[in-house]
Amino acid sequence: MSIAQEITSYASDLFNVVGATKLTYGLNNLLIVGLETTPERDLDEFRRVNRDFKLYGFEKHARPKLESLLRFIHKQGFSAELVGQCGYPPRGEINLKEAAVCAGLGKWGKNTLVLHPRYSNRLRFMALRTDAPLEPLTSSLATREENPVCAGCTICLDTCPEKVLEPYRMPETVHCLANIARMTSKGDRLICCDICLRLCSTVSNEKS
Ligand code: B12
Repeated sequence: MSIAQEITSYASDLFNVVGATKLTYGLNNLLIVGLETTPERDLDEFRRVNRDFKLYGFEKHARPKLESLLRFIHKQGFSAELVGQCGYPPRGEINLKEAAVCAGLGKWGKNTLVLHPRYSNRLRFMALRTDAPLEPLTSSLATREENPVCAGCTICLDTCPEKVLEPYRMPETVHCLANIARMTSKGDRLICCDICLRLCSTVSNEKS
């Protein structure tokens, strides 16, 4: 087994999807992993800590897996580090959706999230930067073609309570109710608006 296969196989035991891309990040590869968010493993659980928010779901469910993967890559003699907190870089550093599409882990959906044939829009992505010789896909998969799953479907756009979603385009942060700053809270637990995602998840699962 090659090093790339060993790392991918180890990562696949920990995460639902694994892919690699070079994208535009210089000499190092990006290892992109995705975990499905479920009611039992709620990766979308954000908590308010003073005036800040915490990636509570990622810390609880993803961090132990990420640390195990980092240890494995280090043991093989390569560098590896998380990009951002829990592999979840804040805006600007890395476009995780683009990286996931380039790594072959899905395609953009009309609701702007990456849809996977099996996990629909329930994957949450994380990135690790490494000098391990992975086998990255080229960015040719990151096409801007209409996603066949979304053809003729506008359920996400129609259901948006603010009517601000446009096909494949993120609304301005201030208009989207999933914006952390505007989320309503139950105690220290922040509640995301995910109406466009919940309905899409049902439809795209039926189609695939
Ligand atoms: C900032 C941010 C937000 C902001 C968005 C503000 C904004 N206007 O961008 C807010 C707070 C609103 C937000 C909300 C949510 N977010 Co958010 N967010 C991010 C973050 C940190 C950066 C996103 C970003 O700025 N992207 C830049 C835009 C330009 O990228 P893009 O949408 O991919 O744009 C491309 C497409 O439009 C494409 N394109 C253009 N034209 C066309 C035409 C066609 C036909 C096609 C196919 C493509 C295409 O080209 C563009 C450039 O590549 C990422 C993490 C990261 N570092 O990437 C998470 C991330 C995107 N969020 C995520 C999630 C899950 C959410 C929420 C569900 C809340 C939550 N539970 O976390 C909601 C979903 C709202 C929605 N309907 O999309 C996930 C998405 C996972 C997935 N399966 O896709 C990410 C990747 C985080 C993660 N770790 O997994 N988010």
